[in-house]
This record gives sequence, C-alpha cells and structure tokens, in this order.
Amino acid sequence: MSSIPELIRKKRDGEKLSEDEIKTFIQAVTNNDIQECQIGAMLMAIWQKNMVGTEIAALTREMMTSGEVMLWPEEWKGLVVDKHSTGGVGDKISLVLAPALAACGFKVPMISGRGLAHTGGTLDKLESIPGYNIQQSTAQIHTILSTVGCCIVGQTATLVPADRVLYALRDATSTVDSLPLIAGSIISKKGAESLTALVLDVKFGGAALCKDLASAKELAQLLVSTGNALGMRTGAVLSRMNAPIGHCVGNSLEVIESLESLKGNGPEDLMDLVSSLGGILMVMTGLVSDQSEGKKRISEAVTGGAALSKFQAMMEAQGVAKETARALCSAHSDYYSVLRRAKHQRELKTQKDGYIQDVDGLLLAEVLHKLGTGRVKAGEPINHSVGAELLVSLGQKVIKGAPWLRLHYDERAPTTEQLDALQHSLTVGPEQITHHSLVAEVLLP
Ligand code: IUR
Repeated sequence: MSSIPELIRKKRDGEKLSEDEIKTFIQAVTNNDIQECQIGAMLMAIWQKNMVGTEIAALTREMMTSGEVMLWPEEWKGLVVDKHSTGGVGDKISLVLAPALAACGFKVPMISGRGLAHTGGTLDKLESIPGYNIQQSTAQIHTILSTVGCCIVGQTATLVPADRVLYALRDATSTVDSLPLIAGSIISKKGAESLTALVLDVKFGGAALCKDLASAKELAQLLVSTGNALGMRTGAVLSRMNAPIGHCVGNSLEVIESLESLKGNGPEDLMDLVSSLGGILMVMTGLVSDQSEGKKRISEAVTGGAALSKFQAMMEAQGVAKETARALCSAHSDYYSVLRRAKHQRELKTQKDGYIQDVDGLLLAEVLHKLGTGRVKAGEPINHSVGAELLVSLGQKVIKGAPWLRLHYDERAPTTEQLDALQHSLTVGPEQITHHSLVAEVLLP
C-alpha cells in the first residue's frame, strides 16, 4: 500500500490515483490517521492537477461511505428524492419544493446548509420560525419521513465525516473552488441520503457562484455524471441568478414569502423554478413520462393546499408549537404575531420614470449581509428579521418617486454609502426589456 507522501507525490505530478489509493487517503482523513499538512498538500495537488471522472467517482464514493449511509424501508423504493442548489439571493425554493414533493407522495430527507458568503441558507431561514429545530438524528428523520414525508434538517453528526474535515481545510488552503472537491463534497452527502433521484439547481449570473452559463454547465455536467456514477438518477437545471428570486430577501421575510407561495400567491419566477425542479424529479423517478406533466402535478400540489398542509406538519414534527404552525398556515395570517419584525422599515424611491430593467441581487445581498442577514465567521449569530422587500417587478413601468424597496433593519442602520449601493442595485431605463424565465437549460441523466 502506498504511503501518504507517495499519494501526494503522485497527484502533485499529475498522475491518476487508483480507487485503492483514494480509499487509503479518505480512510486516513476519516480516522484522523494523517497530518493536517498532508491533507492540505493533497487538496492543493487536486486543485492544481484536477481529477478524471473515475477518480472523482471514487473520491465521492469513499467520502459517502466514510460515515453512516441512510437505509430506507423497502416500500419507499423509488420515492426518496432531494434537491441541491448552488446558492442564490432570495432562493427559498426548498421551503416550497420539499412539501410539494411530499404532497405528491415522495419522501424528501432534505439536508440543507447555512448561508455562504452573500447567499442565504435554508437552515437560517427556517430558524426564524420559533421552535423550529434543524438538528434531527437519523432516527428522527426516519420518523418524520414516515409521518409527514419531508423534513428540512442540518447535516447529522454521523453523515460524511470526511467532508467535515476536508471542507474546513479547503477554506483554510484556498481550495474551495476545485471542481472534483466540490463534486465530492456535494454528491457524497446526497449519496449518503440513499436517494433514488436528485435534482441540482446550478445557478449562474452576477449573484451566483458561477458567473456565466458555460462555467455553470461544466459544474452541472460533473455533478450529474458523479451522481449517476453513484447510482442516483441525477439531473440538473441551469438557472439564471441575477435579480433576487421572488420579492423577499432575508430570513423571516423569505419564510413569509414561502408561506404565501404555499397559499397559492407565489411569484411567477419562484413557482416556475419550483415546478421545473419538481417536474424533473417526477420524470426521473418514472412517475410521469414528460416534464410538463410533472410541472403540472407540482403546481397542483401547491394550488390545492396539500403542500401547505405538509409544511405545517413538517414544522410541528421539527419542534414548532401546534398553535404557531397553525397561525403561520392560516388563510389570513398575521405573520408578525409569530415572527419577529425588525424595528425599522424604510422605503427607497425610484429616481426616474421608466421600466424596471434590472435589480442587482449581489449588491442588494451584500448590503443586507452587513445589516445582519448573514455571518462573517461560522457560528456567528444573525438577525433573522433584517431583509428587504422588492415592491416592484422586472419589466414594470414606474414613475419617479415610486417606492421600490422596503428595507427592514434593527440596530445596524444603513449608512449613506449602503443606501447609495442599494439605490445603485436598481436599473430603471426607457425600454421595457424582455426577461427570460429563470430556467435556461435542463440536463437529464
Ligand atoms: N456546498 C457543499 O456542500 N460543498 C461544497 O464544496 C460547496 C458547497 I463550494
């Protein structure tokens, strides 16, 4: 068996590692049988010299089996599905999609993350609901899936321990942006959920990790091929990420918009992406034969109220008091009887007549991040009440002085520069330009 320095040398010199060699490395990482400097050196060698498809599949498989791999009852065969997004602004898709899928009969063990850089995290959003407990054991996840059909939880302690080690060191060694390491990290965690099918929402644009369609497509193709190599039917959507999705950005504001969406009042861009992602899962699991039929089924689960009932049941199963869950899901909810509202609201006004041509989601999110929606260091507290509501839609005609953004803030008041930046995130112009739907392309296995 090769020694760790020999494995590092091989990758450093651009050689291909065998399955056994990758296994040796990942087992050493998992068992703490390797020096941190050696892990860092291997990460940098992988970053520099890349890996071929078979190496990436082996890396992902070894990472997946470094901890517990979930086991589901025989009768759920073919029905366990999930979605992963590369992160965006106003991306509340999971909060609507998970219960909609459960309403269609799927089992959805959705393991989500926290906000990363300027992007929001599903777990942070859900934690703005009093009592919502994102920490559930595998046994609890099992029970929630049996009774409700979906859960949205944090990573359990036993799932993919190798990723926990590698991820922390990637940050410290500037190796986060390595395609094999990204694929290994994302797909190993989804593989450990023992999914029948996985759909990826790979975003591109100014407010996304991938700035253009070509780089998003490269990542998506790698994720799709790695997922399929592990035996999960994996597909992807390449979706535009410039303006915020929907109208709300910020944790509790996004929960409100998700609940409104589940009550049938969702914005068109959000609902189209939700039904597209769900429709692809329906096709991949063989429940429908074409995507438009799948989209229709997901839409009906939302408009008919079944998805809202699932969301209510999921909240209760994850620790929210019955009365709280009921209050949030009632037809004419006073959301602020349950969710905390920021102390201050301030409306920004348009500075000229014209059409709304663009809202720069990155600029908007960066200001909100500074006002408290996100964290600079892991573990820092965030302010769930801070955020912004877009009061206009792309393509809408506005007159000078019309309110276009309602900012919610607390102790950290926006500075003049921050207000300027927010104003700069809006483009009003003389022409009504065409806005495409968020879905640019679909990749199926
Ligand atoms: N999310 C993950 O789970 N892993 C990664 O490597 C990245 C995002 I980048």
